[in-house]
Parts: sequence; structure tokens; C-alpha cells
Amino acid sequence: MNRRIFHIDLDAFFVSVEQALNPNLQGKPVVVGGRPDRRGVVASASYEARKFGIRAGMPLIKGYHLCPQAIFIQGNFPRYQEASDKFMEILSDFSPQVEPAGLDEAYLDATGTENIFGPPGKLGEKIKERIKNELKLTASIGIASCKVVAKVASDFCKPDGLLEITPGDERSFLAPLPVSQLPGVGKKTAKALKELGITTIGELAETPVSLLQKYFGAPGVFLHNYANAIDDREVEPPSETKSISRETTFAEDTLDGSFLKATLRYLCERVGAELRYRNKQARCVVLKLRYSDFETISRQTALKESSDSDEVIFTTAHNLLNKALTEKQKLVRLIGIGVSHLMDSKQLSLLDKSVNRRELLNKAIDRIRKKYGFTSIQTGRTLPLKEILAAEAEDY
Ligand code: DCP
Ligand code: CA
Repeated sequence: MNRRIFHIDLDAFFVSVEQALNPNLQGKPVVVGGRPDRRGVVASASYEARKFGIRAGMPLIKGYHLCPQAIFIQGNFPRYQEASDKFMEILSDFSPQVEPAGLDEAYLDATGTENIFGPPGKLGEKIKERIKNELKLTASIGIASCKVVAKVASDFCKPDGLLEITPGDERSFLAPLPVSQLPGVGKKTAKALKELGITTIGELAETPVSLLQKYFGAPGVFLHNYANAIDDREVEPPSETKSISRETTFAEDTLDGSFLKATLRYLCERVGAELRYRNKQARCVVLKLRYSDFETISRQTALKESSDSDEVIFTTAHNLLNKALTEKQKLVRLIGIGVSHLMDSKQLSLLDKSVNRRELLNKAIDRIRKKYGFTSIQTGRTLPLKEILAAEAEDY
């Protein structure tokens, strides 16, 4: 039976999230990455900015020279994480077989779902519609009988596209495209292929596998197979989570105890929310610190009882932080918190008298955050944290 595999990729992801939140940015050349007078690279460029030649990975200053009127903004990683979580949640409503392949892209296997969602093209439209309505973002979707062709198809129809490759048409779809469109073919491989006289995927498909193996070793076989639309990789949902962590790098190194404490509180709340979302409890809390000289330490404590409470995680982490700060008086560049040794939560029973108010409060906060976004609620102790949102932009 022919599989129906979707590759769904959000368009100009970081920039589009910013544009969705700030209508003044819509329809304009926008670059996420930071101010052009600072060192750094373009993380994401709006399609309007791409018209000027601005591309991801390019130094910001070069982007500025190409298009001085572009709007350059700092990234805000928590926002993108939040959008990514919601994106994955939408996908999981359509199939249990969803494999995230980055923050803004995923594979979904919809084989055999016709009787529920209709033909694949219709399902693709439904997915795009929900992303548009709920996230105010556009996605491009490729549908094919294998992962590699689905991915090339979603790239091909960007932005805001939907392209289904009918079974049997895979090779003829790939053939005229440049080899650089094939996943796994970077600049170096493209150059080496060019020296062999191979510029299109069709020419690559026709090249004897033995020759490709001779030049590229084992990866040569993949090149041959992918070019011929041979790819039996399954869509694999991520395996069970073993640990959950959140970290942030500061815009400026710091030794300010109350700022570190508030940051830690914020990160612990994020980890706690993720634990509860996954219905897990943790037995171990790990603090990570990176100093200005890049020395990195981690300190951990096992909990007496497993927990998913912000309060317990924070108290434990705070003790670890205090110890670490007395051990070393060095400026801190990054702080992170993780939990591990996870187990499934017991079902929260409302009849259980031991359920304390704090747990109910955490659940209520999670519900509101799920609806309105993580930053819609700040607990009193994280309020001094305005700067952290800017600082987290350095995380990627
Ligand atoms: N990203 C980054 N640095 C890069 C490339 C990407 O930080 N060098 C981040 C920002 C992007 C996100 O990852 O928004 C997704 O990467 P994509 O390659 O999918 O790029 P976009 O989503 O921005 O654009 P496209 O519409 O081409 O998918
Ligand atoms: Ca993308």
C-alpha cells in the first residue's frame, strides 16, 4: 500500500511569529537575529526581505547592506518554543504518527486516514487552516509516498503551499530539480557532483550507484536512493522523554543573586509546566551554570519523593544555586535547570484529600497558559524578569 507522508514546514518561522504578534511588521522586510550593528547572523528573514537577497545564516551586517530599510529585531526564543508546541499539538490531532524534525517542521503519516479526514489534499488543507486560524502562521505541506519526496515537495511549494505528488510521479517530480534541493546535499556535495557533471536530481538518479559510492562512500548510496525516490524511513514519534530542561544565556554576564534567583524561578516554572503537560513526575533536579570563561558545571539532587511541583523544583534548584555561588565567585553567562528520572504521574483525583492547593493552582495556571501562552501569567517571583525575554534570544 502506498504511504501518504506529509512534511509540514512553517514559513519564515521566527519572523512570522513576530509578524503575527505585531501587525506593524506584516508585509515588510523583517529580519530576526538582532541589531545589524551587533555581530551575529540572520536567523530568519521574511519573504519580503528575501527579495533583497537576505538569507538565514548570513551576517546581519551583510543583510543590512543588502536592505538597509529592513526591520531588524532580536529573537524571542520562548515565543517560538510556544508556537512550536502548539504547532505540534495541532498535528497530533490528525495522526498519532507525528515526528518533529525541528521547531517548525514535522513529518506526519496519514496512511489510511481517508475515511476520517478525506483524501490527503483535503487533510493538508485542514491542517493549514488550523495553523492559520490558531497560530496566524502559514505552513507549506508536501505529501508523497516517502519522507524525502514529501520534504522536497514542501520546500518546492513555499510559501503557503500544498503539493501532493501522486504515487508513481515521484521520480519525474524530482528529476528537473537542482541537486541542492535534495536533503543531504550541501554546498560541498553539490560542488563535487558538479565536477562529475551532475547538476540535476534526474542526472544523479541515472548515475550508477557504484560510481557514487566510489566518490562519496556509504552516503553515495543514500544519494542514489533519494534521487530515485527510494526511502523507506518510517515516521517515528519521539521516544519517551527521559529528561526535561530549560536554560537561558544572559545578554550580559551577571552575579546579581536576585536576578539569578528570579531567572531560575522562571525556568523552574517552565520545566514544571512541561512535566505536568507530559503527566510526569521527576526524581532528580539538575542545575547547570556556565561562567563567563565558559567553564560549565552541573550540580544535582535526588528528591525524596517524585514531584511535578514548581515549588519543589525551585526550592531544590535554589539550594543548588546558593551552594554553587558560594563555591565560585565568577560571572554567570548561562543558567539552566533540568529534571530527570521521570515517571508517570498518578492520576490527579479530586477525591484525594492529599491534593494540595499548590497542585491545583499549578494546574489552573497551566490551563490558562495553554490557552493564552506561557507568558500570559507571571508569578510574583518572576515579574522582575523583563530582561530575560531579550536575553533568551541568545539561546539559538
Ligand atoms: N534558524 C536559525 N538559524 C539558521 C536557520 C534557521 O536560527 N541559520 C531558525 C529560524 C527559522 C527556523 O530556524 O525561522 C526554521 O528554519 P527554516 O530553515 O525552516 O527557515 P524559515 O522557517 O525561517 O523559512 P522557510 O520559509 O524557508 O522555511
Ligand atoms: Ca520553516
